[in-house]
Amino acid sequence: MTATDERPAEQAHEIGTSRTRKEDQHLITGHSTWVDNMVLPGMVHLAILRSPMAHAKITSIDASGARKYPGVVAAFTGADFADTQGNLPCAWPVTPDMVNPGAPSLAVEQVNFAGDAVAVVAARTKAEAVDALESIEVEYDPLPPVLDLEAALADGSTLVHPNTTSNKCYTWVFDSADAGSGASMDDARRDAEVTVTRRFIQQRLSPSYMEPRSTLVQPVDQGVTIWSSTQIPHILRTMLALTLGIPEHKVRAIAPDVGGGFGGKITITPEEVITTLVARRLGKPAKYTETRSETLEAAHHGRAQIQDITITAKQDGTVTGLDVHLTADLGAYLRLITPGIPLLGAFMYPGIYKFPAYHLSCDGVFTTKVPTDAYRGAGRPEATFAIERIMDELAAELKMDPLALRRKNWIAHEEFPFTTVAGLTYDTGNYEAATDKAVELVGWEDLRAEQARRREAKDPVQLGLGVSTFTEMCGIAPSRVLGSLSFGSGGWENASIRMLPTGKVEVVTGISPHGQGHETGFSQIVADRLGIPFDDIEIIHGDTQSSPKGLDTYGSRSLSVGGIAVVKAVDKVIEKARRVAAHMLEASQDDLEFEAGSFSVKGAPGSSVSLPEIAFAVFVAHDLPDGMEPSLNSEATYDPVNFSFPHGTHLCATEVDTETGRVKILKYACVDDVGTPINPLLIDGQVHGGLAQGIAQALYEEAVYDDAGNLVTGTFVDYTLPAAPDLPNFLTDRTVTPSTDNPLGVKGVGEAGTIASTPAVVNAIVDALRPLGINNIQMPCTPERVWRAIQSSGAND
Ligand code: MCN
Repeated sequence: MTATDERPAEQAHEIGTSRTRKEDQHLITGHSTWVDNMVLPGMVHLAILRSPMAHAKITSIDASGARKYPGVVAAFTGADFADTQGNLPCAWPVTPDMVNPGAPSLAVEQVNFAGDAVAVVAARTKAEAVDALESIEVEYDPLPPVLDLEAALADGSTLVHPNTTSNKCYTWVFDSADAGSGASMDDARRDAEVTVTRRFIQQRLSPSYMEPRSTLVQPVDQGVTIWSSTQIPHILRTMLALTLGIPEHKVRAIAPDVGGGFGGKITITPEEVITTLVARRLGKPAKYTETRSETLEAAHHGRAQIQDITITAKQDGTVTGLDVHLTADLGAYLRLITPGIPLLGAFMYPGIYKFPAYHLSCDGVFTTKVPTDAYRGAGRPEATFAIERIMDELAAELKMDPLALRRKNWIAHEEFPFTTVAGLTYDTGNYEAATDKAVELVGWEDLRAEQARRREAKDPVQLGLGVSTFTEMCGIAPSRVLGSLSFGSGGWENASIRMLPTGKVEVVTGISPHGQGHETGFSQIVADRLGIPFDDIEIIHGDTQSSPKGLDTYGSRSLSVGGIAVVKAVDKVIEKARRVAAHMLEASQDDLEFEAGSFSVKGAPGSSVSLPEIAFAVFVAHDLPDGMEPSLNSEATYDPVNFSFPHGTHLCATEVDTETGRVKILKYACVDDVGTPINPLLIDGQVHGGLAQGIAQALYEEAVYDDAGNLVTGTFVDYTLPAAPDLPNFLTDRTVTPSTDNPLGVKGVGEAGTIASTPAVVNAIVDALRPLGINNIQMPCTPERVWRAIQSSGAND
């Protein structure tokens, strides 16, 4: 049973229909395949010994005790693999002079964060492997930890890596005057009638996927089969081959069911390499699954930036310039795209606004903390937070309504396509429509009246209203753009269609779902386009043997790049089928029309042939057009012509108890525009999940290190992950402004909620407290932080 909610019933198609997810059937009936549940004959289980110190020389390490332990098959230290382990790959040079000190999977001479892997034990059971870890003897000579970003950049700072001369990895600069995309920021500063500067801190966050990372490696022939809880099986295959010198055609990578990733599984992990090394050394299958504490301690973190931002404007509110300096905490090593994360945001600081001048500089800094890399939004939430917070600060400075300030400066819908000062060309958007709808949805005017009432009454529980009018760049990206940013890969995606003799369809895609519902969304696209029933379509993914070509899932690219590859492949099938249909109907191809899965002769509707009939005719191949190969199958590789630019308006009303610091989200409404909706139910799910993560950054989550560099939020008792009761009921709606850059008109949605929501919440909290003279609160805005801010404002004296 399907419910259409975006189209009138008489026009019901698959596209636009809220279908429940076909993949859920096996997930909720116990038929899923998680790597950790897999057992292979002769398999050993691995446990990893991790450094208890943030920064230290390894003066001696002896694993012989572990080798004597019951059940232990082998124990290895970094020295055992010193010649074979290579360095973990980093795909992003960023600048030609960028420093990459190297990243061994198992530390050999030095550890650089608490949690760095130093030894691995292989045993018959996981418990035996874990028990044996305690008999490995390691002596460390401690070095001072490098924790503070600005101190790390100062002359004379302790170096994280002895083979470097500075903790700075790179400096990257964008200047609109130099790039030719805008005016000079120096001029904007000089001529400014109003200048507002703020420092925002993006705290470290842990991508808290439901399934911890797990890897199983089976040595095969001269290579391996690796099952991994990864977002990127195709990239894993290539990178594993390059890192370990295994011929790529001897590596098969499989991502079976994957229980979430949120960017946290987009890297080649030390654990994947270690498991491969051990399996190959022993000639036995080896499996490693992290504990939740290992996730928090040793899987990469996200965000971790200091943002110094200045906005210049005229008294009437017209913005004239934006200057941003980022200090980005890269952590101890470069993982797959660590250095590029701040850059993904660099293009988004101007947001939806018409800034004449823009300057951004970014220092990437090594510290003795776990490396940072992608976390849902990766650079774009940080940028959106900074621009949407500073717009509210400017509005306050000018005593303007924050929505009025935005309306004055945003790109009007008739101005698209619009090239921003950062050099991006937004194809379409309608910020007015989304904002008007959101204002209506949340009841903005009533909330403002209630806020005034509480202020007047000196109510201890004040009300604040927060705005976030955002866009983002996703669908990353045209390959030539990635090339211009020195990224080590393209941005295309691949799909193929296999027409089976009975008219059923297999769709092979290079994207790799881990919770997004692609099997459902892609089936809807194919069903609509081919006129084949939804249930007759199978989506194949996540195994480099059955789906040999792809660039996987991240950056909200799967639909707007992978989905379009599917469309292109489907169109090739239709063209092949048209030739056969013309032959079967004894008509010219030009006289045929294709609708609802059948070709018919124009003007002669009785004369038709269906796709399943054609598929069978091609299968038996008794009477095909001359020279035609007996196959309708097709393949397409699609390189997008542009990023996709979803946008929306998120409005938040929070209560702030000025006596206790408690923050409660009273109402949260968002209107997102993701172009053509393929499946509104999937979109809502994506927005809801995204909102939870964005709100979590604003109110709850932070990875905290102590002064010695130990992670003190090493369990979910200390790392506050909100659950459903901690979140409000979300009011969601949509506007539809189709993209003009792809044939479906779609834009991405996977990161939108996370990107938009954090500033909406913090703007609301600051709005509640602004009468007390408060104009900034450090995230997460815990009751203690809010209470302290109120105390230091003197309001309760
Ligand atoms: N969709 C749609 N119509 C649109 C846009 C999208 O129906 N106009 C649907 C798509 O068909 C797809 C889903 O929405 O089922 C998300 O599509 P898209 O925006 O292309 O994003 P991706 O599929 O590439 O997913 C990646 C994105 C990212 S970057 C993170 S991080 C994230 C996210 O998706 N991690 C997730 N959502 C997640 N959801 C779950 N459950 N688990 C994660 O780890």
